[in-house]
Amino acid sequence: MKIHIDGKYYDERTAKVSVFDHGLLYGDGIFEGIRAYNGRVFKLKEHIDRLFYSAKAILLKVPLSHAAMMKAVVDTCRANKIRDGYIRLMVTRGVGTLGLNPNRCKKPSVIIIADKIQLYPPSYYKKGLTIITVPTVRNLHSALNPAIKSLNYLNNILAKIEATNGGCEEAVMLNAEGYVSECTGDNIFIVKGKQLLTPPLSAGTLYGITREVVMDLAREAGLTIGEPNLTRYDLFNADECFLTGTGAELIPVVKIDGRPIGTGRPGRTTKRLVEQYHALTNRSGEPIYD
Ligand code: PXG
Repeated sequence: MKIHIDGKYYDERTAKVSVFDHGLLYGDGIFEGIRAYNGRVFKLKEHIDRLFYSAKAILLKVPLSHAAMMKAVVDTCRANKIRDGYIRLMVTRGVGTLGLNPNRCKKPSVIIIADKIQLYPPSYYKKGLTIITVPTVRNLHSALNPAIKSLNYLNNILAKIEATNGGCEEAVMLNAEGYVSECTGDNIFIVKGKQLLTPPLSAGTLYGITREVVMDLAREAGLTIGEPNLTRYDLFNADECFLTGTGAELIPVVKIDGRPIGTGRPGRTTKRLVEQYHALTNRSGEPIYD
């Protein structure tokens, strides 16, 4: 595997970052998780847009232009002969000195890994996930805004640990007001009649790219979309529930905190959206090969 670091390719055994990189010392940096399907990078522009928004929010100057960053991602896929895969793009604050001050870091680093990902076993996509609400609440947007896809993912990791300790693969995270926010690496949706509902961004959710895609597909399918604050009660009484994310794609949820959702099996609307999603990922995106 060839890893892109600051414009050069390194073999995975020699691809190294400094122990003085503030990405490691303080989690000071940002990232994107992107997928390639069928020789195309899916929603690449949207991912790079979000990367630049995250950078702006933490006053990090991305050392490449938007266009150059898109090209670097496509080139790294080509160098690794990727047709279907997962791209992890990071921009760290770069090498500095001990002490928080980011001004000591002279040059941000760009790292691009193009590999594979399998977040959940295939059987879960068929039978659906069982998830639980966990005690760790989602970061306050006034403290560390979840819209920033930062290299500090401890909030999510703590929730993930609590989910796995509880025998589940994924956690529902509430915000400090007790409303549903999202899961540790996915946005959450419910279906109620002809309505598709998902928490608003103000509930402390990442501006999920899959979330946007699914809302567009649902509109095409004639569903009404809503973004109200949701409580656990709303989840328990939904007809269907599913999660969305670049890694997870669309995955049905069949039980939350011991309550079966709807029939307790993946719902019809969810299944239809999954089909629409795969049809879209298969035919659109930034071409890797001419
Ligand atoms: N919420 C959070 C907290 C996320 O980290 C999403 C929602 C979904 O966003 P997108 O834009 O991907 O639809 C994410 C994304 C991983 C991995 O390695 C995690 C994500 C994406 C890809 C891989 O666990 N999370």
